[in-house]
Amino acid sequence: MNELPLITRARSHGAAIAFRSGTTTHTYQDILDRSDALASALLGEADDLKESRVALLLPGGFEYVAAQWSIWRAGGIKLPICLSATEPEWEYALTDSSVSIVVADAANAAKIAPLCARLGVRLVDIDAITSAPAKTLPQITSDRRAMILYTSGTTSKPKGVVTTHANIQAQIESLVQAWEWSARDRIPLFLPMHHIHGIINVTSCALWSGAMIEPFARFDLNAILNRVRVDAYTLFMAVPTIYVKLIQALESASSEDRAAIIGGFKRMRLMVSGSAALPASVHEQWTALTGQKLLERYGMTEIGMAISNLYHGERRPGAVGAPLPGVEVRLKTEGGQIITAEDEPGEIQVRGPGVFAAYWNRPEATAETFDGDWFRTGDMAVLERGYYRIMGRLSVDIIKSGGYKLSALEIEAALLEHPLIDECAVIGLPDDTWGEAVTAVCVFKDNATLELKTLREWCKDRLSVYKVPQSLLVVNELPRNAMGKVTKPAVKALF
Ligand code: MCA
Ligand code: AMP
Repeated sequence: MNELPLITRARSHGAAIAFRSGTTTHTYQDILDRSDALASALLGEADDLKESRVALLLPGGFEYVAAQWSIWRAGGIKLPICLSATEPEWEYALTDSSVSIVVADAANAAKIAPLCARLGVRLVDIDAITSAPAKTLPQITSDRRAMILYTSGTTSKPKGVVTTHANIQAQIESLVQAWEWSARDRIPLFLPMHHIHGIINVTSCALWSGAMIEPFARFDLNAILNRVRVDAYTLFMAVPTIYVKLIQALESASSEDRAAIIGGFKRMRLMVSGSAALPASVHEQWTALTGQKLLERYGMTEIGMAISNLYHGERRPGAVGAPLPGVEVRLKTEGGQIITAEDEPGEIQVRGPGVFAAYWNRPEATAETFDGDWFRTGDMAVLERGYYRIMGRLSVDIIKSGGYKLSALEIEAALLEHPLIDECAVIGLPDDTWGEAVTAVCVFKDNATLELKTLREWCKDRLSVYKVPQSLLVVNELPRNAMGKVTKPAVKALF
């Protein structure tokens, strides 16, 4: 029988608890049963969704996973969309990938209903589905396409990264092996569920292993710390911004609370940081505070996780470590030379079974991003004493803020729709909490003026909250090179 290994493994975990929220629990069998019913409802009269795109608008947790598995078991491609995105951002994702069904809970269904009606997309409110006649589900082979995640890049609009079931399985197995996941693990889930970090590193690895997940609707610092102090978790995975926020919270806690919470962190078997550079100072502060050495790793939507510090071995502040199991990594100079020596910087290129299949409907962009069968990450690194250290990105137009990858070009395109903005350049400036802060440098029309607050308000209908500029510099003209092109390094030098 061609059943996805994730499903077969869930059967073997059967009565184990997969999700816990307060006193509510769901077993692995509950997920299987719920996804069975939802798959039947999605299929309706059809036998197989045949890779139709099904968008998912749900917070992380039991219903999210049941819906995800139902899409996969019915033969569809799952496309999770950002809960806090604006309507134009949702519209872009739904139309770019020709979504035919949106699956949401009642609260989110109400928010996206007008858009679905306008686009003629079927909206399934899963809260209204209590059971569905059980259908025979199609056979799903691992070469089928499983997921599309939108990622910002060097183009204005995000691109859909398509992964197959085999890609996803390879990404999971690599991490389960490297970080020694087991059925005894317990992990909190507070990361957004439209990115690899929440979907693969936390949720899928846990469920592959028979472990338990405690979902939070958002990053609710106090609620999470209350669980940490009672040893609710063995594992913790977060972006650097979250570690900065945790340090701030611990520093301002009473000495009694601080000691109790630190005890919980100290007793975890592993704490991981990734999605953006973890400053060595934060790494060291966290060790000094909790005795835990954070394990930093490096990944990307297109490849899953590629490089990691060692679980048993050195966890070096400022470095991302060595290639993960099943992943090949090489560095290449701008001139196309493969680097064989240490201490010589080059672009990271990655090869392996976890590397994505293609960008949705963009064969040229897909071809451009590969060097033979090696994926070109656009990140620069150097190998030092056996560990890679990330040096930055090749493109100045990519900003990492709060762990989110943002395209400066996308934000510029949105700002240029403002009636008073003549020209603009968006950059990321170093920020202690967010890694980089989105900063807009604008030339206004006819000496007009605009307060940052007003501009931010205007942006909120167009851009997700983390893309909205944090600061604004008004200039008479943007710095340009001899060819008349705006140069971002010169824009950065204005600060
Ligand atoms: C939110 N705020 C910001 C930003 N985001 N301010 C500056 N820069 C930002 N980027 C402001 C809001 O405007 C709001 O302000 C206040 O912070 C609280 O907003 P909220 O959204 O509630 O913030 P939060 O819940 O504290 O979120 C912080 C967060 C979140 C938990 C760090 O950004 C997050 O979940 N990041 C993780 C993203 C992630 O998973 N990335 C992985 C993708 P006010 O209070 O004034 O209204 S990368 C990936 O998957 C690859 C493969 C990998 O390697 O992992
Ligand atoms: P995304 O496209 O959102 O998947 O983000 C992937 C990008 O995040 C990578 O290309 C890197 O630029 C960045 N990234 C992920 N992990 C790290 C890390 N540990 N250190 C520095 N950058 C990272």
